[in-house]
Amino acid sequence: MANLVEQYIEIAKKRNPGEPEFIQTVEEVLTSIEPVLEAHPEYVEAGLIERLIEPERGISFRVPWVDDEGKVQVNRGYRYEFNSAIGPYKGGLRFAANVYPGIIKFLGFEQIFKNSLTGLPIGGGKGGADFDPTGKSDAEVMRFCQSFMTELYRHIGPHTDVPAGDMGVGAREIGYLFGQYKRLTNRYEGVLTGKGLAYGGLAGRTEATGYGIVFFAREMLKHCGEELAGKTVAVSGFGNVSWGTVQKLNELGAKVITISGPDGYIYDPDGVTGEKVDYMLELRASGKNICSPYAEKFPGATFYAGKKPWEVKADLYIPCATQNEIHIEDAKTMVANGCKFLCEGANMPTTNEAIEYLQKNGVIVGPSKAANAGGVACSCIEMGQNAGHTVFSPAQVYEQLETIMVNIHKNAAAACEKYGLGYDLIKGANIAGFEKVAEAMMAQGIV
Ligand code: 2IT
Repeated sequence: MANLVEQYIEIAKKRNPGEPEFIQTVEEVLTSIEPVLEAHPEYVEAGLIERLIEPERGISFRVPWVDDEGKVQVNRGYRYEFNSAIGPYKGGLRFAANVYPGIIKFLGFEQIFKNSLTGLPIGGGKGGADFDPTGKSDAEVMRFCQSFMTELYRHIGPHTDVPAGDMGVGAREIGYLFGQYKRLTNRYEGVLTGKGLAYGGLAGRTEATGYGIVFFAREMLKHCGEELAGKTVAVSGFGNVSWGTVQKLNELGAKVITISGPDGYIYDPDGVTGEKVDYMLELRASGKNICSPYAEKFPGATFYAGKKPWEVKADLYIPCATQNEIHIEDAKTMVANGCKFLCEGANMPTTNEAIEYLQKNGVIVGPSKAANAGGVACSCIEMGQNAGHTVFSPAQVYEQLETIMVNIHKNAAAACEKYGLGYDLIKGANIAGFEKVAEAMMAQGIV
């Protein structure tokens, strides 16, 4: 069977040259589900894996727009509709300079299993553009979003494909995208999630990803007989995901000692609390994508230029910035510092080599596709709210979110145990996410 998995990985490599991020997640997932394939030879016979690693549809399109100087700019937009076995394609849009098919496909592939883990009826997809919003004016962002939607609208819909935000796509961008969709189609419907509260958005969606990550981390610790209260936590990033994570960590009595940006990291031994959490939003709103001003404003904190927070000793690490921010050297530092827990907030923040090293050295790793699934879970609740022409209260949302996160942890833990893999949440989450998708794919025939 190992041989077979290697063959599938070879197929993925051949078909997707120059896309290492996509290959990385395919390797992680397929290696994990090997025992499931062994137990289900009918999956192999049905070509299920060959189909799973090939997106159902991928579109790439020109996004022309005019900047504030009157100069024409051309970007490239994408939407990969990966798998619709259990529901309409669902997943965010990422606007970042480094976006190319390998990034969108890795995110889309991860989204299949993440969305399955939520227990809700959503398939996997992802999109975005190689557009860097840093330093752009509101008017430029609006013109870009309108041009982007002028192509995308024909591929999406509330029963077809429902995009949301990701890096570089927040409330402002979703607003402009929604406005253009409505204008083009003359339809007021739940085609995007992460909308503002005034026009169909869900209370709590902004903080849902971060809150969910902390609920998941709490369950991991609980499983190991420990509790979050009193723990020191090194968080990376200062965007939406980190912001929600920091808030909930504070609420549950943990102490956040780092945040970070592309420019370096902030070490704050007094804890990132109160007005400092609000300041994360100000940093974000500045559009400069740097965190160093935090140390000027709060003198108890120190800024370390060009470094990542993994050199700081902490009880728990929660990377919330971007993919591949923890490499093997970082994993070695963490282990040397006595790290016991890593809970991934960002999508695929840890390289496969680093995960292997951490697990071999007894670190419990919570995988992003399980830990950060609270965001997309709340997106699905937003879809339900829109379809039902109703409004849910924050309390209704938070309660569902917590239940969903507890269940994801429970199901991932049960899945690895079922296959005799101990408490390996990486394998458990991949298996639990895969099982439902595989069952649905088998029922629907060769499509
Ligand atoms: O990575 C993710 O799960 C997201 N960016 C959110 C996707 C969504 O559809 O809410």
